[in-house]
Order: sequence, then structure tokens, then C-alpha cells
Amino acid sequence: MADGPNSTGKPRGNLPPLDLHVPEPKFRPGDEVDYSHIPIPEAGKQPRPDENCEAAETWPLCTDLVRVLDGEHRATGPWDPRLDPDTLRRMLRTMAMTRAFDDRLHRAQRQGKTSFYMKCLGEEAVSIASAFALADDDMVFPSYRQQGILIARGYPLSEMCNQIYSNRADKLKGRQLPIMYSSREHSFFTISGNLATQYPQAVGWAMASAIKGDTRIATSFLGEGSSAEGDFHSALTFAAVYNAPVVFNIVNNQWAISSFSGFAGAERTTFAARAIGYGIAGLRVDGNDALAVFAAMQWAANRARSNQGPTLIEHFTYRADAHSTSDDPSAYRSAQEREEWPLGDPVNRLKCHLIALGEWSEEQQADMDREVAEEVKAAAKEAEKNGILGHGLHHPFHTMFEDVFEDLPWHLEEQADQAIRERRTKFPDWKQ
Ligand SMILES: Cc1ncc(C[n+]2csc(CCOP(=O)(O)OP(=O)(O)O)c2C)c(N)n1
Ligand SMILES: [Mg+2]
Repeated sequence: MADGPNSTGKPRGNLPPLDLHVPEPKFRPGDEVDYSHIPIPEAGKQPRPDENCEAAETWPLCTDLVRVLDGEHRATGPWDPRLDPDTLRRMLRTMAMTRAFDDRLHRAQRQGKTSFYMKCLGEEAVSIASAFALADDDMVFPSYRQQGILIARGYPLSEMCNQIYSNRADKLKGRQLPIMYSSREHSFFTISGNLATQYPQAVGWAMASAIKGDTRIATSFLGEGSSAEGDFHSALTFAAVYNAPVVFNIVNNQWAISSFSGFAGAERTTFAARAIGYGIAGLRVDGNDALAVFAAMQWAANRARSNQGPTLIEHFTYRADAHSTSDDPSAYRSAQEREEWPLGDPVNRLKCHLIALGEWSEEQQADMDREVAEEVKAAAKEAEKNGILGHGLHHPFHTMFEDVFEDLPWHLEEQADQAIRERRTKFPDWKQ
């Protein structure tokens, strides 16, 4: 058996030894950053197919980039959603509010008021322009970086703070990691720490909506790193097979903690191109261009609403800050990346657009920034009255055992008593 398995481990005949490719990011700490290898097509040049088109008509857009705002901050081309200035100003304010919220709650973590926080700096357009394009009762299955949707839907900032502080007013009773919100009233599904689980859940919800003859669609968001999870692929298979009314979003912010997008397949093709393999519509959009994000989400939502099936949208953006308060990006990426990012900053671009329209000014922007910072401060102070980390003002310890069974079974009652006894022994000053 000349060609049989070779148990010696030596290469067979004159075949080259097999080799693996291990992706490596282009820039590491201290490196000069040059993004000229990233193609940035001219704004306004991408065709906008009819919302009811064959999925294949969108596929050239999976390797293109839908852009509306040009270098002079003017809206241009067929994807321009033609929003009125009032809507643009509301969108800008929501983005500024989210940034101010992130800023304050990040500092709250540094001050020891909470154990954990995650910002969405540089990615505000993705969630907020999407929220503006959706109906308020379309069901969102988010990742942890879409706090902007909750803010856009009017969830009280103080309730968000209560959750972050895990205090006695926390509606989730301290059972979720800070920032993992949930609000049925705002059609915002509970954020899960197990990445990508929200994708099949969104498909299931969308299928149920169709089975019930409802008109509401579902949408889900995950990071490009999470798209490497099996859940991503089974969700897309189900959605494609049953033509489920769902909009999938991949937020490609280039990084998954310290792993760059190459580890999720970015060296081979775009993330939007995954749509082609499943035979569904796909769009790749400038995620720092709020108008392009709005237009793409509106296109995909209308398509899903009229029974034309799922769309996968890749939002091409950049995670401008650390992954979370537990991360230090200076250990693995060049600080220059943020400054050199070729698609700029989403808040600044929308501001400049409104100024170019003659509908806004730097002074108005400065006033608005002050106002939103005050609003966030008041909400955080209000929440602090209900307790912060370490002040003991959390939900009573016993509640940890409740809400699973209608009546607490005897063995859980025993466990609760034991836990409380042990806690008293360990912390004799403990009040509850
Ligand atoms: C199933 C699973 N695997 C790993 C993790 C640990 N983890 C938490 S966040 C994260 C990075 C995710 O990156 P990405 O999907 O790109 O989202 P981003 O943080 O960039 O928004 C990882 C690996 C997890 N929470 N769940
Ligand atoms: Mg990412």
C-alpha cells in the first residue's frame, strides 16, 4: 500500500508538508497605521435595487459599500433616505445622548460604582439609525453594543443605571451582568452573554410572528467575531429555508476583544458575502454613515414586512474604544487605528451634514452636548439613591432563589436557608 497512511509522520513522496495559515493583524502597538488597502467607494454610486427584487440582485452590494454622505457631508445617490432636518436632529441628539451615557457610566465603573461597563463609541450610528428605521414594536434581539436602540426607544436612562448598579430598583434583580438589559415593553429582548444565541432566537420569533399572521418583524445584531459561532449559521439556514421576516446585522467593528476580524474570516471575503451562500439578500454599508445605515435597515425591514424574506446587513465600522472596562487595547493594537479609520466618526459626520444643510451649528452642538450630559447626570444620580455596588442596597438575598417555580420547592427553601446562614457566619455585620 504505497499510498496508504503514513504512520511514521514523515512527508509522503515528494508532496509538500501540509501547512496552516494563522491570521495576523496588520498593525500592532506602536505601528504606523496605513489603511490604504481598504477600498472606500465613492458615496452615492451604489445602485439601490427594488425592495422586492430577487436576492441575487443585491449580491454585488455584498462586496461594495453603501454610502450616502460624501466628503463634503452632502447626502447623495439612490440610497439617500431624504430625512427631514427635525428627524436628523433627533437622530443626532440620540447619538450624542448615548455617547454621554457611555462616558458617564464608564467613569462610574472606574469610581467603583459598578463592576462592569461596555461602550459603543464610534458605533452609535449602527444602533440608532437602525432604531429610527424600524417600527417601535419590531422585535430586537441585540448584542451588548446596541444600548443606542434602547435609548432611541425611550427607555428611561435611570432604569438603565439601576440595572448597571444592580441596586434594589434593578428590574432584573441583579441577576444579569451590568449592561445586559431587557425590556418587553420596548421590544428589546434580554441581552445574553452567550454570544450569537440571539440570532436563532430572532429567527424563531420571526417565524412565530409569521405563523400567528402578525405584521411585526424581528431583527438581530451580533459582532463580526460572533459570526464565527455555529448559531449564526443555523439561524441563517432556518431563515433562508422558511423565508422568515428577519433582518440580520453583523456589526463589523474590526475587533473581537483582542482578536482581529481575520479570525472570523475577514481575510477571505466580506461578512455580507455570507448572504450569498444562503441565497438571501445582503447589503454592506458604511456603518459610520447614519443615513446609509438608516436606508439599509429601512430597505431590509420593508422587504421582510412584505414577505420577501431575510436580509443580512454588514455594518462596516470601527470599535473606537476598549472592548469593555475589563480590556486594555493598547496591549494588542496600534493607538493610531482610531485616528486613521477612513470612515471617520458617526456623530461628527451627522453633525457636519446638518451644518452643511444650514440646519445646525457648532454652538447648537455644544449646547446639546451640555444638555445631554446634564440629563445623563441627573438620571445616574437618581439611580444612585437606589444603591451602587457594595452599598448593600441590592435586592434581598433570598430573591436569588425566587421566580423559577410558582411555589419555592422545599429543597430550594433549604438551600436558601443554608446560603443565608453561611453568609451570616462569613459576614457577621450583614443586615439582611
Ligand atoms: C459563546 C461565547 N464565546 C466567547 C465569549 C467571550 N466573549 C465575550 S465578548 C467576545 C468578543 C466578541 O466580539 P464581536 O462578536 O466582534 O463583538 P464586539 O465585542 O466587537 O461588539 C468574546 C470572545 C462569550 N461571551 N460567548
Ligand atoms: Mg467585533
